[in-house]
Amino acid sequence: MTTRLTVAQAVVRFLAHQWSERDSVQRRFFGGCTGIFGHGNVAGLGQALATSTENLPYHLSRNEQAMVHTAAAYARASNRLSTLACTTSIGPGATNMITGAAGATINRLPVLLLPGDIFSTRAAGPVLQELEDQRSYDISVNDCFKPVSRYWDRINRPEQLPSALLAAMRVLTDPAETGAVTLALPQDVQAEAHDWPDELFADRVWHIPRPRPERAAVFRAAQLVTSASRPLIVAGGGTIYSDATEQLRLFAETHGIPVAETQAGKGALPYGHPLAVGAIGATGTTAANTLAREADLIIGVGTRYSDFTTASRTIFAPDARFLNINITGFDAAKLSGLQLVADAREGLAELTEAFAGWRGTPDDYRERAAELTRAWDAAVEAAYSLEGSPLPQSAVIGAVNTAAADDGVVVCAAGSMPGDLHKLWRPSGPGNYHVEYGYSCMGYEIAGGLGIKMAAPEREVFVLVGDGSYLMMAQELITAISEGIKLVVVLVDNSGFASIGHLSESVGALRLGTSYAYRGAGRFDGGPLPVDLAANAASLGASVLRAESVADLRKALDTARSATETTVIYVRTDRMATDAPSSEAWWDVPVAQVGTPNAMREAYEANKRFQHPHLAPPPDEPGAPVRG
Ligand SMILES: Cc1ncc(C[n+]2csc(CCOP(=O)(O)OP(=O)(O)O)c2C)c(N)n1
Ligand SMILES: [Mg+2]
Repeated sequence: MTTRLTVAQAVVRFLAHQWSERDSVQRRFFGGCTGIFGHGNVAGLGQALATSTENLPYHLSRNEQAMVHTAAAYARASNRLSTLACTTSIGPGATNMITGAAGATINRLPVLLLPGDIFSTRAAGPVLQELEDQRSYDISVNDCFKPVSRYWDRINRPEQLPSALLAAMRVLTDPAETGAVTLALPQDVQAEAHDWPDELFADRVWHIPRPRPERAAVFRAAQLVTSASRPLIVAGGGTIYSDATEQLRLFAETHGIPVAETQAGKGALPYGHPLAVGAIGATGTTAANTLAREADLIIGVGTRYSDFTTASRTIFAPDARFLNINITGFDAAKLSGLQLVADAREGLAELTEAFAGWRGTPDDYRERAAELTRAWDAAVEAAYSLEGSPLPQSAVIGAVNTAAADDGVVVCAAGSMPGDLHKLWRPSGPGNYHVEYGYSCMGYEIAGGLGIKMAAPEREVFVLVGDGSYLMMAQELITAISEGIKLVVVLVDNSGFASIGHLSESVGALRLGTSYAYRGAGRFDGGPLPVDLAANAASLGASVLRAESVADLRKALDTARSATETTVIYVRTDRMATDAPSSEAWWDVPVAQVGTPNAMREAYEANKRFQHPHLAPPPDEPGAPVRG
């Protein structure tokens, strides 16, 4: 039996029938489709979505980049078990998605992108917004999606669609491969009818695998762990996506191994757990960083070891060993680690069992971890308790941390706040902390907040956004309001870039271009601009509260929390201040070799000397090797 539908109608019907399954629970893989229409998709996916009776709700965003951030945040808040599809017109509508696509792929989050493409028949070319590559008519702007997509295809004939859809779903639902998937859909092909086999539209369940580690790898890992005296776990995002946090707790408790967290892994072990030493790396706690420096074995769980995590490869001892539990061999092999390629939960479970007889780490090691954590905790308490006007940023974060309580979630992505949040935030558990720091993309905050709230409507979503990020993608407030998706947005205005301002100063770049001010003598130092971002938020339809003291802010957060509509709380902070305690860790950003003060470059080079390549091969099995 066949059904006659256009390509776009077939796409919509197919997407509505895809399910994911893990641990015996099934859910719709696509929670909906976001889209902005133009001539490249209006008659295709536009018509298909408008007339569809399938369960694939449509959402109107204000910017295509934002749509992809929303989809990626939705996927992250769903532990990658569902996501959103995104449809755009051709040309600029399509390429606006590229930044979002890169962000999703870097963060290993599934998003399905359906950019419109130029006529497959070329009958009327060049069409509006066509690139016209002089070497080939086969090239369109959508080819730019190739390096940022984990699967990319262009559907030039209806017959190509079924295999492309299945390939797209395979990649989206494979935790080792996942990321952005792009199916470019030429505008004529979208509207073309075809007789589709009905089985294409049958409910299809994609089983999310939990691969178990290889036996020999578990044996090698057990040797390594049981011979370590100061092991440290680095929990990354994979721990949370795999829902391995309970297994991680068991593993850590059984063997007395402290747990440090990356940005994506924060919350893997809740604040207050005796083995939770908090954030690691360039924005880490002094507790985690001290233990990292002293550790003889690092057990990385679901981490990609970004430079922030490794403090640009300065935080671990040169002779430290690495055991990496990861769903992809690519990440497991990093830092010359012993590879345990597996689902995080399965890998941890098998390891727990493999050295059940091990007595674990000595008591004094656990006590040392707890003591270091207590000292850091006191520093956070002090930073959270600061008062002043303009408001200390750490006090703003403290107030939001309290307001978010156990069921809320904080979202942030770029600026000075992600680092402060990583250091300071006390997570109640996984899902309470959502900082996009793989791509650290300004503009993610509000768009991402929408995705989280759509995926987890029961949670209060607290968006922390700097003025720079807000100015890049404020328009998604309108999407929140029009869709009735409630957010609490804390807009932290310091008239420029605190983050890049400090960095600029530290590398001799004189803070050029890091303050929002009149040009003045030439360095944007000509005095404050007549900009009122609170009024801007109000003009987009949000309820706005202004807070000038910590007490005001706490009250505003209470009001916003109990409100039913999206509320923006506007606070002013000082761009020049740094009130969060230091991580005592380094981040590698080069200093110009000439034209900066000598001391600056020398200090840089002194730090470089602590950078280790970590090339030592993992130890092999004990005993005499058999060499053939
Ligand atoms: C899209 C994008 N462009 C540029 C950057 C580099 N960048 C990182 S933080 C930052 C400034 C952020 O300003 P704001 O949101 O006001 O945060 P603040 O640093 O003041 O806390 C810039 C330009 C980025 N991360 N993303
Ligand atoms: Mg700012």
